[in-house]
Amino acid sequence: MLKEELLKVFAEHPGEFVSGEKISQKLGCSRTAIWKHIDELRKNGYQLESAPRKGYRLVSKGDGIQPHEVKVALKTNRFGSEITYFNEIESTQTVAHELSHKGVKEGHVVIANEQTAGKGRLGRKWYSKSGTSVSMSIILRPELPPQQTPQLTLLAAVAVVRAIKSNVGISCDIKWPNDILLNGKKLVGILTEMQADPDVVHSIIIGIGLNVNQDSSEFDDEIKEVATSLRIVKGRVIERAQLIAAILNELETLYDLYLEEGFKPIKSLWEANSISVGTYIYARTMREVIYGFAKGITDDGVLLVEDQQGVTHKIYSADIEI
Ligand code: BT5
Repeated sequence: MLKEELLKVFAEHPGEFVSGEKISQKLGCSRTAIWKHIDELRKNGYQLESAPRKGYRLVSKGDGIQPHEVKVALKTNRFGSEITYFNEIESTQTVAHELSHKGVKEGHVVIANEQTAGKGRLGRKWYSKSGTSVSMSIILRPELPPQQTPQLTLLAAVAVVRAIKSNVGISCDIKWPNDILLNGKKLVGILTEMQADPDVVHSIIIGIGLNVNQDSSEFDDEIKEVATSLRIVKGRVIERAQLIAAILNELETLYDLYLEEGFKPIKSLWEANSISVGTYIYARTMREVIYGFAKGITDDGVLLVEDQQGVTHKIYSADIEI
């Protein structure tokens, strides 16, 4: 990757100008190609100064995530081997849909430093400001019937919880179906969307939004009572590139296990980390609110809630209050 080699050249000359001629000799490419990559680095949040006859100087890496730092920490075979990175984009989910239509490989990841129109479920908003959060969408192409895709939301939740545990040393709780909570507040949201015909899935896009380095005053009014970040709880800044790599490592391991052995082992891991089973809950669906005892999940990832009349309801989609 020319962009990464270019960054290496700047790393060898910290704070100094490097001439266009020197760079083109080192990288074996034209001055126009260098200019194009400098322009791309700027779009990725790097601050680069250029001066006639002196060349280029890296002033600051900005507050972005460095995709090459993600790659260095990966232990995967497929996930994250291709990364599309934006310093700022409306939604990584939208880009992932477009890339998926174009036929990118399974495991391709879209990452953004900031989303200006991040999406939650049912048209809700997801807030992710520059420099403090992780917004990523992963493209999967499993051979599955569409009704099994909710299992992958649960799989993703388990992967994120395990990555946070191993990378940051914090234990989080999963709230069915797609939230990860820390001390009762929302830390992570997961949005699973698919491209499918009635009986065959073409691709599944798993969007993960994770609050990493916000302090409590930085959250937007709509979410400041309900949101938390890793930094608030851990008391220090967390390296986002490492965390993204840890999530991709866990995701690939669990996904491979799922393809080999089915949902059963994932279900056990999910139940072990979930606060929404074995307790009384309110399930707010599009049509009604059901209060009852959450007995567990089915193999399709459906939540089973027994109401006070002893009737068991199958909940496919809802917001849960515990
Ligand atoms: C979700 O929806 O929780 C799914 C969020 C998925 C976001 C990722 S980021 C990468 C990818 N690209 C996207 O555009 N989206 C995905 P839902 O369960 O509907 O929850 C949405 C609700 O969570 C909102 O109505 C707010 O109340 C709350 N919320 C929004 N931003 C939040 C944040 N940063 N932290 C905590 N809560 C938030």
